Amino acid sequence: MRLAGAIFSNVTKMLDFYSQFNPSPLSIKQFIDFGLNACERKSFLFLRKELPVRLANIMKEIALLPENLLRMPSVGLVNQWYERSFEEIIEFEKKEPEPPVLSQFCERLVLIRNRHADVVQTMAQGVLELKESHEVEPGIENSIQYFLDRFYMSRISIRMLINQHTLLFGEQLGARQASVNGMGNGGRHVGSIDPACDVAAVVRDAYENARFLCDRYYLASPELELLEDGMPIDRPMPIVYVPSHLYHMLFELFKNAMRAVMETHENCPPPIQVNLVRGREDVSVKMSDKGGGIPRSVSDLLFKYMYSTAPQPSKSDSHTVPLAGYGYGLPISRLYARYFHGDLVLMSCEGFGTDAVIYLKALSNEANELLPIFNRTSSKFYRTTPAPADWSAPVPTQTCRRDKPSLSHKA
Ligand code: P4A
Repeated sequence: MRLAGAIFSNVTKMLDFYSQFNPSPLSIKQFIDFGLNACERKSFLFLRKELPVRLANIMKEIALLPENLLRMPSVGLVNQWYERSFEEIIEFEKKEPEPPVLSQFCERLVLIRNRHADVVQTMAQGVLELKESHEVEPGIENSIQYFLDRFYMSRISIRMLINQHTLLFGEQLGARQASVNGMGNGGRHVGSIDPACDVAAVVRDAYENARFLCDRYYLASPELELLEDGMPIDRPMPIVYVPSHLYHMLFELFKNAMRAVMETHENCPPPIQVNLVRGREDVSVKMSDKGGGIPRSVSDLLFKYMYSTAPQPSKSDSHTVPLAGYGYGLPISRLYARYFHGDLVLMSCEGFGTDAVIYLKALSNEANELLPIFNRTSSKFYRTTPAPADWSAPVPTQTCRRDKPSLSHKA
């Protein structure tokens, strides 16, 4: 019989070992080349090292979280999922890359992906548990923001790797054929990547789905004005990208814009404008609404996890407030943009409206994964006390941020 202590120390050793390595970022171009040329064996050999490295790097950071947060039941649960998945992957460390092992590996990856399906929600629940049981100081709030950005980015990257492998090699025979050829996509998909992802089509798709929710709740919705360089768009705008990531960001931005517009215009809601521009370096997608905007003091808060954490609307509420957005919509959307070295920024003019811009890398060889690395610098962040202010505090008449209740409870 194996001793629990021996297993514990072994996994701890493996964690220490794999966390010494830096994750290896891939570019979209590399994902595509790999998907078109590499064999399952090669993918297996890469992932059985890279996945433990990425898991170990972020697990080391989980361990550094403020104790109060680590003790929350939901955070403990997430931690257990990571430990189990780490163990399940390093089981393949010394196995020969033969067909039965390869298919076992695929099944294992699917199991792990399913296990981690609710990580975002569960972690949000953990933050909520902390807020409800402890007073959270600004220093702790900063550490949590820093951690969650890195943690969710790590998760996006690990899911990307798992999705590519299982879409290309997984399931029955012909899976590769289906995923390389795509279904109803003109035979171009390589795993989750579309080498000719039409930005305009994804914009329309996200708009239609957000509009459906908007119509149901407000009984009306703003029109979409889709432009390229300021002119009505008359051709596709292809980019090498992951359509589901782009859709996620656009759907979130449309929900926000529609909500702002409908709350400020009872009849004749002004259209939402989306302008697409291809530059040499960036493809930019700018969404402009005339929804009255938000003050600058609030626009920063929209990206803060602590601020966006509110109890989930109950099942019965959720169909009546369809545009409320689940709390982490904007911060997670920004991570999707940054994942391949793009960005998502809000520029709002209080009293007028909001511009949201998604920047994407125009060239797939410049679209590299942006990955958190565990090292001395990152670990220091969890222990530092915030530096004393070297700019004067706001004048007392300014509204305190905590006194703005309108956005803290999104439901
Ligand atoms: N004005 N402008 C925006 C919002 C308001 C806005 C808003 C009241 C705030 C919170 C929210 C949804 C909308 C916008 C576009 C954006 C973001 C905010 O991309 O018009 O819930 C999350």
